[in-house]
Amino acid sequence: LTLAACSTGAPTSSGSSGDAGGGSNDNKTIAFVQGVAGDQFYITMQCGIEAKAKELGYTVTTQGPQKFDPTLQKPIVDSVTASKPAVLLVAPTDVQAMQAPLDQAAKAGIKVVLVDTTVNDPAFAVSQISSDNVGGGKAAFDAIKQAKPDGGKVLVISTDPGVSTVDARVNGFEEAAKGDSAFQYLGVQYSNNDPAKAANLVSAALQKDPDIVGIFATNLFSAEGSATGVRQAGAKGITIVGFDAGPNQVKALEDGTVQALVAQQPGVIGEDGVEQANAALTGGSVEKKIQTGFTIITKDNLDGEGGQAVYKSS
Ligand code: T6T
Repeated sequence: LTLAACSTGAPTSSGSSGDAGGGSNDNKTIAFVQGVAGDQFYITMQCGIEAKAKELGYTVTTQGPQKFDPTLQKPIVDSVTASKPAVLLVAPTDVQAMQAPLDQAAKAGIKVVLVDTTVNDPAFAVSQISSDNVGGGKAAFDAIKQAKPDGGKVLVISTDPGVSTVDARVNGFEEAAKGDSAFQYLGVQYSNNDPAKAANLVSAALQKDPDIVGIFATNLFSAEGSATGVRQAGAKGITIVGFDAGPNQVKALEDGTVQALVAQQPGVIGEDGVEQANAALTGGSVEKKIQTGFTIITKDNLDGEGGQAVYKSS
């Protein structure tokens, strides 16, 4: 669980040398394209990538779209492809829309490693690294069940359909909820990764079904908005379980708005991504698929294991 420290205040390494590309053997440039800029999950992943890159002698450039949106991410990937880094580490924002741009990157001779999310046909990728997202969704249901053993209505707030990670979390949760007759699964609503929209969805859902006992929010921004929605509705006693663990989520845990967080290991995903890319470039053995674990954080373990799993904010 110990993430490589992202040295605060230090300049981030950058692959600025204009002629580093071109496919020569001494090309040691890594381009990291985040799902969205400013997201603590991807910031922590960037820390892991930079630490491992430094160790292995690579330089890193990091870019992310302003929104988790393939129409904004595609031009970034296209320009990265044109600049020919040795490696592209990328979290595609949509299983379909990002397929062609990433096929292109691989065709251009760039070693593409999928970190976090994936696409419909990831055959071009040298490796894929992600959390056990189905297992994380199931764990979120277990956490709600533990808090609400008598069962009741449960709702899921996700981001957008077509995002592989959150779709898998929804599936894991849905299967577990439907398999437990004490619970009534109300389905999933999509917030477009916008906390304000997630808050409105939750307020409206609570008006319609004031007896909701639990809400699973499938990522950082869904969880932030869901907590706001419950607060705005003045609803008491609802169990919110969120995916991800940024500073805001921890605050919500501490003040009792949110009861549990499923924290991923973004730093480890980043480190593994660089290791696999390096193996692919140097003729080492490459693992096609790596699944990383998660930690359930509650108020009770924030001082120990839970606290260590909290993401970095810069
Ligand atoms: O949950 C993470 C990531 O795994 C997911 O693919 C998108 O949302 C996050 O970045 C959190 O905001």
